[in-house]
Amino acid sequence: MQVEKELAELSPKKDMLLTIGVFDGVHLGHKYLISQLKETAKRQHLLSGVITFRQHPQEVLSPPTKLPFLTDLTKRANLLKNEGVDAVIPLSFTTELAHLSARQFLSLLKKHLRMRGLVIGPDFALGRNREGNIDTLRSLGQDMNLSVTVIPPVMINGEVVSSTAIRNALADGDMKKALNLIGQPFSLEGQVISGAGRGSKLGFPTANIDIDPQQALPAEGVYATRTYIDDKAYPSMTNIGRRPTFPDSERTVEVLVLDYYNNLYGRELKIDIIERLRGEKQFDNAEELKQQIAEDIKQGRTILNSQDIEAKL
Ligand code: RBF
Ligand code: MG
Repeated sequence: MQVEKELAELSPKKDMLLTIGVFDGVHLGHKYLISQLKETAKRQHLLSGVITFRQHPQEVLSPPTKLPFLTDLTKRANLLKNEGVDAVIPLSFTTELAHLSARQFLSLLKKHLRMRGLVIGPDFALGRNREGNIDTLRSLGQDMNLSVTVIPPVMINGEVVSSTAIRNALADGDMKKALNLIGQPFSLEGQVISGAGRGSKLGFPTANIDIDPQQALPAEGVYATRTYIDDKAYPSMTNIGRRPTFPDSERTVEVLVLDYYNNLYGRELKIDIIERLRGEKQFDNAEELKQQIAEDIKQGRTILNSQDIEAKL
């Protein structure tokens, strides 16, 4: 069994307190849950561990659902490690795993990960047909000598912080809301690939970013962004969309990094998406588009500068 194989490769040196989920987006709700996990583990002299499923359970339980992800596995694992847990454990969510009973799954975690308890959110469930809801888990826990701690959700402006809320904010191009839910700007990462070369002719040489097709993107449009090149931040403008002025084009993410003049081809960039300026427009000619982009840059710089000042206050 895949899950058993993956778990058998691990051999913790101490007993563990675990939390389990996808943790897509690693938002403020996740961070609070993890802070509680760490605190409880410390008090009980246990290691803290986060099990993160490689794929969204919905994709496995109800194909052909393809759910865009906010953070891919690598990024998620890094962000989770940055929260200071002792172990981040990726597990494949397979149909086989989905069909285990709650007791079977918990037994595997006990055996291979030396699990002593679970810390979970209020809507958590595990095991086939989500049979292991909180009540069931509590009684199973008593039976199997496992602690079960339920952490309340984090609310912001009367709304539960969730990955779905973040996806909705992205769809609305509401980056301020995304930031408030995540606790840091929503970001995209990828390598610079070659584009049509049209940007240079326009006088605004953009870098085209190779984005995973399953990456959730903000609404199409023009954004003020901050781009990290070797960990140094540059003001930038990012266009997400189909460039309707040039009818043949497909959807791209292209970034115009301001105040940076070297070739970016092949470089790995991280782009913090700060604020949406407008939707994409179809211009009658390249000259009109050029004028609009110059206008966008002015507006973008103002937004980014005022934010920098705010951050210093
Ligand atoms: N293309 C469009 O067709 N319509 C737009 O409104 C538009 N706005 C842009 C705004 C900015 C700040 C940038 C950097 C690009 C924009 N583009 C737009 C994309 C532009 O067509 C593209 O960068 C060039 O065609 C080179 O690929
Ligand atoms: Mg380009």
